[in-house]
Amino acid sequence: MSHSDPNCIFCKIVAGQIPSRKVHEDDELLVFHDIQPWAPVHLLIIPKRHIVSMAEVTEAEAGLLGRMMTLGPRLMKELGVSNGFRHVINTGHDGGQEVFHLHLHVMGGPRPWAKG
Ligand code: DGP
Repeated sequence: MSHSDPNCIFCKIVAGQIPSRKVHEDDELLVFHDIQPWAPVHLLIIPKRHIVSMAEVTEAEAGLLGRMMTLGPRLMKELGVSNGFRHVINTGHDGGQEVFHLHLHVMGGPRPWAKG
């Protein structure tokens, strides 16, 4: 599995070639605000490494996925979201995935939201 896809918009965000509103970065993960938010706070948590989708992950990615899942609640708390939030991962065409670089949506803030 290659580390980066030159045609991938999220790989370009990781590389700093496309700007984003970053809220967290570490060795493995990058978190930024979704450009088309469905909720008052809508974050995308992505692995820096190019993984196409949940359909491609294996046991080897279990730790990475765990870190993605546990980072969301911490960041929501830091951003003042105190009344709940939603995790969503869209996979493949029929799963509603539009960007084919694995990403976890974390959405929160006062309802009603635009979608869902
Ligand atoms: P999905 O349908 O799960 O593949 O969601 C893709 C999300 O990515 C969608 O909510 C909009 C967001 N998005 C697409 N392009 C960009 C971009 O260039 N910057 C940012 N911040 N978000 C993007």
